Parts: sequence; C-alpha cells; structure tokens
Amino acid sequence: MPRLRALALLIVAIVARGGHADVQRQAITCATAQSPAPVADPDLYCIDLLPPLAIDGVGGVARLVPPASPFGIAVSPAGEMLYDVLFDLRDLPAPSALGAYTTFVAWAAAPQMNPLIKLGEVRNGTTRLGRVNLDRFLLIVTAEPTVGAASLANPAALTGRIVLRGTSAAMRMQPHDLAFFLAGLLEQKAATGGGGDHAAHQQAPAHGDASWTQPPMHPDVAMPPAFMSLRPDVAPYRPAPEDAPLARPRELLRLRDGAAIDLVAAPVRRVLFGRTVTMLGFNGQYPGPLIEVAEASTIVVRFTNRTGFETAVHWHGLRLDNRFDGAPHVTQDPVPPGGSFTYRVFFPDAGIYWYHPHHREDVLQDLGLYGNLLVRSREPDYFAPANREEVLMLDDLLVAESGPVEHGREAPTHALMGRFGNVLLVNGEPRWEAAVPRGEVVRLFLTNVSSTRVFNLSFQGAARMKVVASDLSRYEREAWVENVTIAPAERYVVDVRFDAPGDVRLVNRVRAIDHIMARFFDETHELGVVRVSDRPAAPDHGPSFARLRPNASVVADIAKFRRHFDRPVDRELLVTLRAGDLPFPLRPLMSYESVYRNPVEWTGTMPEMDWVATGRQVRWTLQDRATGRENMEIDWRFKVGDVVKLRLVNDRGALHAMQHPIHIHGQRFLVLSVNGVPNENLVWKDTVLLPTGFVADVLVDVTNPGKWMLHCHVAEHIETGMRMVFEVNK
Ligand SMILES: [Cu+2]
Repeated sequence: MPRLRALALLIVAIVARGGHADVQRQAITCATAQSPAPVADPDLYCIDLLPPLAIDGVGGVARLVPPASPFGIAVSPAGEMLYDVLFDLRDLPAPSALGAYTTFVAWAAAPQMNPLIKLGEVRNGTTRLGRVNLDRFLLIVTAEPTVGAASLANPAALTGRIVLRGTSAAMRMQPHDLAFFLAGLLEQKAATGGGGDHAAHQQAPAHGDASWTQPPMHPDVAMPPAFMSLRPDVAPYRPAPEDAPLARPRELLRLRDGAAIDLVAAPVRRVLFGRTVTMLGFNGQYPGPLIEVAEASTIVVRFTNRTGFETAVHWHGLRLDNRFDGAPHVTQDPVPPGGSFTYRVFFPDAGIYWYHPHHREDVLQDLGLYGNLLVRSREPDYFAPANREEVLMLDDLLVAESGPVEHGREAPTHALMGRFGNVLLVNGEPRWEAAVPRGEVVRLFLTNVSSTRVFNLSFQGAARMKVVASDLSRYEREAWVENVTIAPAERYVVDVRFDAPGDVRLVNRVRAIDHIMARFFDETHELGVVRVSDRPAAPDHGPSFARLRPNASVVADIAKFRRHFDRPVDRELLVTLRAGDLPFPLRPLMSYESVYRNPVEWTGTMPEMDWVATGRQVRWTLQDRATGRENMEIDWRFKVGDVVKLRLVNDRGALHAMQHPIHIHGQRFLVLSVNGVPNENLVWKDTVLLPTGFVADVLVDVTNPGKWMLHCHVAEHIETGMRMVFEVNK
C-alpha cells in the first residue's frame, strides 16, 4: 500500500509539473486569465488568440467589452451588438524578428474577410481598441511594415504576417441538419403509432381540447417537422364573453392630490387587423387610462377585478406604502374574480411609471391590462422645453390567421423564451402616427410593456435624438443617441427633433438568429411614422435642444452614494434555469443551439418550439450564491438606510441562457458597472437588463420598509419561479 501511495504521489507530481510548464509556455488563455473586476462569461465574450505553427510561444486573449451606453447595453441602430476589444498579449517578439516589420496591428473580420476592420496597433500587455459590430468574426494580429496613413486609409491592406488569430463564439454555430432530420423521422414514427409514451402524451389533444391555435411560423425560418404536431400540456384560455363592449383609446386622467378613481379590469372587444377579438382592458380602454399627477401626491384607486383570474395591481417603479404594492401573497391577498381592493398610490418621484396586474402577467398584461402614470415634477424646468409630448407603450402580440394564439390556463406557455408576439403595437395599435411642424422637439415617454421582447428603436429620416431620463430620474447628463434599447418594464424619456420635412419612420431593428441554418438576419418592424411638414415649429426650441444638459441635482444626489461604489459586494444572485421534463425533441435541440447564445434574444424565430414548453416543465431561478437558496426560499433582511451592493450574474451555462430584465420593487438602484466596466452616466433605475452571460453590479438605496419583490420581468419567467422577497425593517 505505501508503495502504491508513493507511486500515485509521484504521478501527481509529474502531472502537476507538466501542467505548470504548459501554463508557462502557453502564456494565457480565456480559461486561466485573471481579472480584478468581474467579467462576462468567457465562453461567449473572451477569445483565445493562438499563433500559427511557425511562430512559437506567443499568446493572448481578447475580451469583448461593452462600450459605455445609457442603456447598459451597446447596440447599433441595426441591432448589432457593439464591442470594444481588450487585448491582453504576452511574449510578442520584436516585430523585426519576424521579418521587415515595425509594428503589430489588430483586425476584426467577417468570416469571408469582408468587411475587414482595422482596430489599431497592439503590443505586449493590455490594449483596448474598438469597435466591432459584426455578428461573428475573426480576430487577427499581424506584423506590419508600417501603420502609416496609407494603410489606415485603406483598411483592407492586411499585408503583413499573421502572428495571432482567434474566432468569436458565434463562429461555432453550424447548421442543424442532423437534429432537423432526426426530428422529422421521429414525427413519422409517432404518426404510425411507434412514438414513445412521452411523445404520445404530448401529441394528444391537451385536455381533450383541440382548439389551440397554432402559432404562425416565422416567415424566414424553417421549423423541424416534429414540432408541428406538439401541443402545450395545459388547456387553452381565451377571454369571454365575445360580446364584451368595444374598447376605446385611452383617456388622460389629470388627478389632484387626494383624488379617487375606479379602475376596472374586464374583457373588451378590439378590432385588430380587420378582425374582432376579445381582449382585456382597464376601464374599457386601450391602454389603460393615462394617469397624470404631481410629484409627492397621493391618489385613491378602487380596483375591481372582472377577469377570470385572481390578480392585483402593481404600481411599477413607485416607492409607495408596502401594503399597496399589489404583490399577491406578499403584500395583499389576491383579488378574486368579482372582488375589489382599494389602493392608496403615492408618487414620490417625478417621471414615467406604469401599472399592470401582478399575477399571471403572461395572460392579463399580454391581453391589454397596462397603463402609464405620468408624474410631473414640481420644478418648472425639470426637463428642457419641448413642443409636444407623446406617451408610448410598446408591446407585441402573437396573432395567427384565425386570431390571437391562446394563453395557458393552468400555467404559461412559452415558458423558456417568453411569448414573443409577431405583431408590434404602440399604445395597443399596430401603427402610430404623428404630424409635426419642421424643427419640433417631441418628448417621448417610452414604456416597454411586452412579455419578453427587448426593443431597439430608431427613427429613419431627419431626426436627432437624446436620452434625458429613465425609470426613476433624469441622467447625470443628457446624451445623444442613435437608437433606444428598452427591455420589458424599463422606461426611457427621449427628446427628438425633426429637422426636415418628410416622413420619418419609427422602426424596431434587430438581428435575428435562425439556429437551424446557423445564420443571422435583419428583422425590421415599422411601428409608425412622423409626418414632418414644411411649416416651421413655433416656438423654436432648437438652441436648447442642441445643448446636452447636465443635471446638477441628480449628480449631487448620487454623490452621496459614491463612497459605496468600490466596496465589496454584499449579495450575489445567479440567474439560471432548471428545465424539467421538456417535450422531445426540445432538449437535444436546445443543447445543440446553446453552442452560441446572443447577448439578447431579440425575437422569436422558432414559434412552435417556444410555445410548447410550459410552466409545468420549466423553473427559472434566482439563486443566492452565499446560501444556495432559490427564489421564494431566499430570506434577505435589510434596514431602512442600508445601501446594498448587489451582484447579478446571468448563467451562460443554463440550458436556455438568455437575457433577463431584473426588477426590484419599492426601492431605487444605480447600475454601477456592467462586466466590470464602470457606468459613467448614472440614473436611478428599478429595472436592469442583464444580457446572457453578463455580470452587473447594482447599488440599492434601501429607503422603504416592508416586504418587497425582486424578480425577472419576463412575464413567463416570474410565473415560473423567478422571483424572491426581501424584507426591509425600520
Ligand atoms: Cu427572465
């Protein structure tokens, strides 16, 4: 025995030594690279750079770093992810040692080497260069004779010798032929009675009800045939009665401090796409009434539930009295169908907020139960002057030829990605229109009320845009933007000046992925149009618009928290998924797809596959890293006055890793950093978008006592577990 043990130790020692020597020789890899700050998941956002065989000993890594953006995520108007590249290179020889070269230059290139982007000069150590906007790309470092003006003017002049190269994660995507055909074969097997038990169960009409409406296929993406016969394992729900009153567009309710209103959630009829459909509305309107109040006022809302589900109304973003927060089973009993509850709603902060049901949002909110709260500041020049205001609620709806696709009665459908609609709505309508004089400054109050879709909005035409505020406050300073990236539940206030006559289109533009064919493609939806006339705007706010305002009071407010910015993290949450018994062949196909995940899943390209996974099979989780506890088992306690540094980590290893908009009730927070990159223009938030594999540090200003929820705002994710409660004591 002792001899065996000695032998084992000897082997371990040899292996360890060998390993050590290897590490020294290979210099640095994404797996071994250390970073003092948190970094995004290396599998998606770090690229190993390796030398060709003829060059030995050189090594490096390139981290993809998000450039600063007021939206926390940097995206081009076309929906391309934008990255800076942080090179960390080791053991580069002198360029002249490789030939007649004087320098090293880094390049990013599409797989066909066109386009080719010259990033700039690199040397040993770290160099941050930018900017890459390619879906998938090669990184190349060459030894070059010169980096003079001539070669900069002609970026295609990659003439030197390749010293290092690597490939981005999306290069790993390959067409799915094997799985695709396998799925087709299985469908035939099931049809001839040879299917397994599970497949047979899934293909039986759910609950004897064959009336599910099949979601329409994506027009540009093929679907494996096996999916066409799958059904969700819950019953379809559609609102009744079909003779509900016809809904009317929302009304503006300007309410004084102390005013009382009734708010009734009930079925309504809508005419959409030439078809009459039954949906839901607050007070018979779409969206719900736009409630305008002054900062620091209180209103009384008598809510009545005439839907078929129990529910409650949540006042999103308001730091109000805990018992009126509208979180069923946390701050109140759910309001049963036919029941009522009276809320006292307090508005401590100016800005744009919204209200929506906080139970089965996947059904109730999706069918039209949402409305905005516009809280006016008492400061007269809180915002710069504008000629007009537009309050826009952005949504999507999943509609088939025969009408809207039903929702799951017992549990949500679309439990993985969330329900992506195939039509986009602004204030409940498929098209938004405005007519403005030339040079008008229009202030847009934007709220994303969709279940899961992140919008990437821009104007196509002569329009300039700046972002001035978000969830709970103005920014430290206004910023020019070309597009607005807005996740579910987030709000942004943007000022737009329409400079020249003509039509300016409001579009949502994103990069969609066809995982079956392993390709990216453009998806553009037109949401509306602004018709700009030749008549000049009066008054002309051009001069004030041209100036980016700093907001001294916001800077001063945030300055009080700066001493907490660099302190250690207090709590850490891992955002992940436990996928249970998914209908075959979902799991193998998803594992196959997971070779690459976009930071943001912008759109639903596999409607059948998304549809059939239900809340009975999927459990999304928030996991407390310190205790391992998950979701409602987490027991965090804070005191009023605490400042809590919270780290949110999006688990790239989850079977369906994707982005999550994380929302905290009743408090406000700052997004301090994303992937370790400090945020240089802060704003108070209640919702932060956490892209796939990203790490965000947020600082929570704990001011409001009570039991508060923290959850993902993808409607199907909160309904399938992704929520927790923390308690704040006085
Ligand atoms: Cu989520």
